[in-house]
Amino acid sequence: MKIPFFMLSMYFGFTCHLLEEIDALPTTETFDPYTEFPEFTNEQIQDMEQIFKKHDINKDKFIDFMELWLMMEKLGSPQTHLSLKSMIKEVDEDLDDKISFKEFLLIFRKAAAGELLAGTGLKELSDLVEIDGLNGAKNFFQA
Ligand SMILES: [Ca+2]
Ligand SMILES: [Ca+2]
Repeated sequence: MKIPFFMLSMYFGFTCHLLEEIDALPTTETFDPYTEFPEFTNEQIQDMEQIFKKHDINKDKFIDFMELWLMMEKLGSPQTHLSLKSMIKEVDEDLDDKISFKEFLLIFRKAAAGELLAGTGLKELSDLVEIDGLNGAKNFFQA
């Protein structure tokens, strides 16, 4: 039987399409905070995860604009619309306008590296959340 060329090309087109989809699977699925953020202790990463989950109100594993807005309100450092946007932009590596857990950890990496400026929101966020041995109030009172 002779197979028409257009059917063959449809078949191969379809297979290639499938392969492309497999390639495009997000690598964040295999994100391991413990190996990618070796500068933090396991306890610190667990603290950060708790904080992240607490503020991910709809439990979709992202902190979006509204959730960040609420988070900053709760932390006592309300931010303007513009400031919230730039906070997300600062760590939004995959450009989906939301903060994934990995991007959330980036905030603390930048904070530890001294890359965050006061008054930009992210500095306030990293100062206000309580993570043992990382920031703010506890160290201050221990000193
Ligand atoms: Ca969410
Ligand atoms: Ca993102």
